[in-house]
Amino acid sequence: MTVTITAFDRSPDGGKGLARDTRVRWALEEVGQPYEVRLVSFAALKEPAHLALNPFGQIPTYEEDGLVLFETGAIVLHVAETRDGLLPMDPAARARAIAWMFAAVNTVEPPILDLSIARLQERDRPWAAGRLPLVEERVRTRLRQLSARLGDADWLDGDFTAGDLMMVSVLLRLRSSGLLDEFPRLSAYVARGEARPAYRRAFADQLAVNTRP
Ligand code: GTB
Repeated sequence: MTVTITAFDRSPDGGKGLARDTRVRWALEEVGQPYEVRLVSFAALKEPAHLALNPFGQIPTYEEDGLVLFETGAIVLHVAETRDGLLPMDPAARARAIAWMFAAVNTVEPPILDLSIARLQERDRPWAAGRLPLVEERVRTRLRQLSARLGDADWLDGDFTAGDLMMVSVLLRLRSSGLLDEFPRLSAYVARGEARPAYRRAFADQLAVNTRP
């Protein structure tokens, strides 16, 4: 079986691992699934060949023996459900891990994305200075709640799962904001994720793409 994903031929972050192919690479590394990467330019994302894979013209996409997927949550869930290592066998624990995946993309990521937009795309708007603290506070609320639930545990629900993979991936985007530093348990949680050999391989591979001559 050949797995092919798409990634930016040059990520705007220069290889900091923030583009979403990193979380798919990480999942594939965790389960030991080899994969190929097709690099796509921003222009090519909006062309028919890529739109056939992802109607929104975004990376990453995932192809495997005729199956085409987009949306990182769906891709990571598929990888986790079809290989061992990212979801518990116990049905209740498995359901909880999947709930954490949804929490990552549906409850925690939206205010973090809003913060990126407020900081990067809206900062010159006349109302930006008034809005930014409100957006930051919405992020803090989620971080406070997540930190309270994590407590002193290493991972969100027992052993590391796809729920942690998605949550750490979402939180990583906050690093440059400084907000994560306000929550030492979450900073340590993210660092534990980054220290996993599978994450390190995924990060190194996307870095190599984004720093090649
Ligand atoms: N919900 C989708 C998913 O989870 O798969 C979102 C996919 C998505 O946002 N893809 C982005 C994309 O293709 C790349 S990851 N954008 C191009 C477009 O929409 O035209 C988002 C991203 C890009 C760059 C940075 N960075 O440089 O820091 C961080 C995150």
